[in-house]
Amino acid sequence: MNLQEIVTKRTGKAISQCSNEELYFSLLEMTKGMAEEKVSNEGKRKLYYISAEFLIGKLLSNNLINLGIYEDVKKLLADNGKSLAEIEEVEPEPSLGNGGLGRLAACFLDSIATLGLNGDGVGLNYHYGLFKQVFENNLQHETPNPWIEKESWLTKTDRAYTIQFGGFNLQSRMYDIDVLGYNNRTTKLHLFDVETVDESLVGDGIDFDKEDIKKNLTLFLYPDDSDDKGRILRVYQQYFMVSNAARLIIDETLARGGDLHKLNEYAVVQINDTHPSMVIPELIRLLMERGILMDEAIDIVSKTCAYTNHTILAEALEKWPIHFLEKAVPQLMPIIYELNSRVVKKFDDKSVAIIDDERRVHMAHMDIHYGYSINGVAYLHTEILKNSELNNFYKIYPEKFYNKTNGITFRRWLLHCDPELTALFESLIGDGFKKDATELEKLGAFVNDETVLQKILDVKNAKKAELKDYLAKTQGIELNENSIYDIQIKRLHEYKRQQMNALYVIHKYFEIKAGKKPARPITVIFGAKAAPAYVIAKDIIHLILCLQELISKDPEVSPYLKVVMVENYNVTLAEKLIPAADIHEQISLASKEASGTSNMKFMLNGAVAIGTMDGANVEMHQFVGDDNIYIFGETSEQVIEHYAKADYVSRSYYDNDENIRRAIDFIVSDEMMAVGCRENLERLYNELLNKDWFMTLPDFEEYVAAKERIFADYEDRMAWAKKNARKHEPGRLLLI
Ligand code: 26Q
Repeated sequence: MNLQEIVTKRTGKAISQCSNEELYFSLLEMTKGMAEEKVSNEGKRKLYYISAEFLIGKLLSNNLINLGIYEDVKKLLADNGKSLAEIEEVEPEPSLGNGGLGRLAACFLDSIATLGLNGDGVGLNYHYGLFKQVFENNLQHETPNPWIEKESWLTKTDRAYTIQFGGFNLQSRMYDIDVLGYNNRTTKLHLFDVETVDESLVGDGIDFDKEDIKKNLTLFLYPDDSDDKGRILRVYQQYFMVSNAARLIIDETLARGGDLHKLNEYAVVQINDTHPSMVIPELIRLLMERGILMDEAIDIVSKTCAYTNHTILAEALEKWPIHFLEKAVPQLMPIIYELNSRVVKKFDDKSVAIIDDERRVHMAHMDIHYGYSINGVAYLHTEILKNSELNNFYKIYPEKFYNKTNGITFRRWLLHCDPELTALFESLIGDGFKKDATELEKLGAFVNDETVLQKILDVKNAKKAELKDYLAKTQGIELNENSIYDIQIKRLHEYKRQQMNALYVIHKYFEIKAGKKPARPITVIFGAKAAPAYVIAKDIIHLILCLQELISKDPEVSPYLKVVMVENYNVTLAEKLIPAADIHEQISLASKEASGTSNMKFMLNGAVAIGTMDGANVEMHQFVGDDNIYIFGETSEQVIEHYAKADYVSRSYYDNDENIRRAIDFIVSDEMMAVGCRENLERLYNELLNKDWFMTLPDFEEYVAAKERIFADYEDRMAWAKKNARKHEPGRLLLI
């Protein structure tokens, strides 16, 4: 059925008479129908990408693009006086992820579908996803983010399993979301849910009874893990996810006529960080239930599972106390004990054991011993894993370590979010780049063509004006479209160093006060959620929001400097912010950001980076050179040495550097106290002065200098536009 037929069936009205809501649900129905006609990819071996997060973003426009009907639908609607952009606003964003790891999983699904690979995603159907962020009194508050409506992209399937926990069983149900490729194919995102989940359990904010597992299991993504009740709920969630996944894998393999003794020839399980690691003992257990002996089951599973590591931060590597697992999933414990005892017998090295002396189970260790591959997500990150963090494992299994530098889908991050730039590229080099990114290289031919360069600048200005309108309409934020947009959007974490960017704002504030005005006004834009229990991260948000208020009320400074923190940063906002950026901040402490992926999205959309030699910045720098990424700061080797020697003392930088002292003191100044909370500001001040674990202060002066260079270079508009065209010169292409 075409759109008009569906609209008539649903509403009895003409398109021009319908509300945006009626049109959204009609488009949803049409798209789902078209998806059903597409074929799934095939092949003997099927990939199961298991992930606790799939940050898919809104689906309507992307599906229309990938079906090849976006322009036609847009025109049909426009001819009837309707705007596709406004209809898109009706769609709720499923917030099934925290950040990079979840967004990477979503990009991989697009890629799997488009490349025609045989693979599906498996995860959980969180009803409220990640919390929705609201600001009150310059502080972050959390509220639920309901996204499942009566009609949604989810399709209920017949698949249901009984999942066993210590003391009770739960009935599962599988829901599917079709992920359309940019061709004729589709892949599936399988999201498991519990039939007994009860949304009325949620009280104030995101508070709920953490112990009522039957009712709460799929309410939220990562409930509060600051206490044991929240942490054990995570174990229940993880086991529920992987037990369903393992049963699905076995059933599908058998349905295809496969032989479980050769499971590895039919299935490959990608473990996205350690969150799905229990799939290893669970698959072993299920194979044994089907009559396969333990030795063989372990061998089969070890040839089937592969693990991706996304972090070197020790606190993010999951270690579960045995008593948690014994309570939630007692049936796994005999297997985990056996897996550990084999390791302990074989290797005389406590650091590679699965169970440590404090009786905690190291999930990553289990993955490395009993998987066939472990990969880092950028070159530098993989080197650090091999040479320091996981060196003891690398020495045992050098052949298991791989690098797979992250990538992004340019269907969403170029075609969808910047149709104007896409159209410009298409007019210059044809549309082959939509399927094959290497064709973007052809743009290199225009690097000295001033008419083309001017068009690149025009598109950027149009996107900046669009962002201004959008933020005015949706968040009541006023931007100056003639200012430089300098953007940092990512989860709030001390290692990502939003606090350094905020200290720069304070520095600039003082300079303007002293009469040193920037050549052009600067707008520093932040977007970030902080984990509900991460106190200092929330304090940093408070600092930024206080600066936003204080500067906007200061007539001396506000014409030249503006600070903006967008509320509830998510995929939808990223799609508006990225095409509008002049400059993007990739300023993590070297060695700490495994890869970063927003860096790639900004780069593709013609923004220039300021960054440290960290994560994928290293490779990006190699490709695009100094003119597209302004590098500053200590190297990962220097940073690793500081940690090893424990020789970093933040107070000495405060004592010896006037700019640093002035900026830090301002955090607890009377001006700040007038707009903020003493408790939060003092805590942050003390943290920076006495600890600064992520070494903001040593990089500060170099950061300021790099910012001054980048702002000065911005003034030569043609040279700036050329930077962007040069990204695509043959041999310099950023491969995505
Ligand atoms: C762990 C234990 C308890 C509670 C929560 C967690 C937890 C939750 C989410 C640990 C990690 C995450 C997410 C990590 C993440 O997003 N990592 C990012 O992955 C990207 C894709 O590889 C990289 O580009 C980023 O560098 C990395 O930070």
